[in-house]
Amino acid sequence: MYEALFNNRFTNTFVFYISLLLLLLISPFLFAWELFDIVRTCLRCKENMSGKVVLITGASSGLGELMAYEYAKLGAYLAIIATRKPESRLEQVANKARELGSPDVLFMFADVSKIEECHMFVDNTIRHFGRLDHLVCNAGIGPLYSINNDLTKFAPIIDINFWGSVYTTHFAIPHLMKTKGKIIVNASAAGLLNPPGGGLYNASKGALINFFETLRYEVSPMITITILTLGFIETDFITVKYSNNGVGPHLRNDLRDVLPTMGAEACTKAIIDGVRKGVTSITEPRFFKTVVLVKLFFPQLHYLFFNSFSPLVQN
Ligand SMILES: [C]C(=O)[N][C]1[C]([O])[C]([O])[C]([C][O])O[C]1O1[C]([C]OP(=O)([O-])OP([O])(=O)O[C][C]2O[C](N3[C]=NC4=C3N=[C]N=C4[N])[C](OP([O])([O])=O)[C]2[O])[C]([O])[C]([O])[C]1[N+]1=[C][C]=[C]C(C([N])=O)=[C]1
Ligand SMILES: *[C@@H]1O[C@H](CO)[C@@H](O)[C@H](O)[C@H]1NC(C)=O
Ligand SMILES: CC(=O)N[C@H]1CO[C@H](CO)[C@@H](O)[C@@H]1O
Repeated sequence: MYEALFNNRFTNTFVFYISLLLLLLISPFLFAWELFDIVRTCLRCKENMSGKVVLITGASSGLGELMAYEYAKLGAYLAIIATRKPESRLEQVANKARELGSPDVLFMFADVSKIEECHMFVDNTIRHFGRLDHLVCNAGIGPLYSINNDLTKFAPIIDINFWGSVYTTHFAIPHLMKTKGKIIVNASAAGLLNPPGGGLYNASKGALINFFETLRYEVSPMITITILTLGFIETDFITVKYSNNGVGPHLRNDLRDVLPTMGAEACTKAIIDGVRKGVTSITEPRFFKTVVLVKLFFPQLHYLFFNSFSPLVQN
């Protein structure tokens, strides 16, 4: 009976517009629900991090580094990961985290895109601390992609951003189950929107969002998953030097003047606060949520918006 309904071109289309109209009608209630949710989250108490064990990938710079410091101030034990490089600041990060109040910091060099290395650092963390409470899948790279570039140079984006988070999570889950722990996944607003030049980076983040949203069904309520969808944050990540990683086009120099960016420390504080309250998704700066709504309801406007900022990319 339904088949007849949806094979009919008229009804098939009509249903969509009726749904839009219905959505408009119930939107005041949805809005009230949203407000209620905000109040409820504000009232929720924050997790006591003292004596808990937190594993952070990509902690040698940027948000990973700042998150290590925030967790340290709360008295958590830390295991921090970055790739081995002569100029790596990982050891300095470990020292500073100890000064800030972490009782013990284990730093390990590993490449999250290699499955054996992920297995190794999760095992070492458990051997050293005996437990795991929070896993922060943060390591990521993001060169801009253009169809004119050599595609093979871009495979690491998916290997590090997507597989790196999935491998680490796979090995950590049995331990997080025991502590009713949390997984924090560093996706990006880019995984929801589709800014020009985002290509493979945004695809890797979109894949992360989809993967972890479905993983929730299997691990909740034992494990809480917080998915971060951040906009532009002031780290090395959005500087010209970093954004092309030696290949492809890069972000325009005056990005800060055309799109609002958020300070990394304020962003980190907002993230840790949300995580301790057990929220399941965090978007900072918050106004990026509006852009997501615009994309959903008015895809044409979304296209116009990003097209007018083009080029985000400069060659
Ligand atoms: C929360 C958090 O954390 N977040 C994060 C951020 O911060 C970044 O940026 C990103 C990128 O992509 O991510 C996430 O985010 C993340 C991070 O970033 P940042 O921090 O910005 O950047 P940097 O500074 O660069 O950092 C990075 C890291 O990592 C690591 N690595 C790499 N590779 C690798 C690693 N590890 C391991 N393994 C491998 N393979 C590094 O180190 P090294 O030494 O190794 O080099 C460092 O540490 C990521 O993920 C991204 O994506 C994100 N985001 C998003 C959105 C937006 C943004 C901005 N910034 O804007 C970001
Ligand atoms: C947090 O937990 C520690 C022990 O695990 C305890 O000593 C401390 O008082 C707790 N802090 C708060 C604010 O509850
Ligand atoms: C909105 C957004 O964050 N888009 C991202 C898409 O990919 C590019 C390329 O790395 C990022 O710079 C953008 O931030």
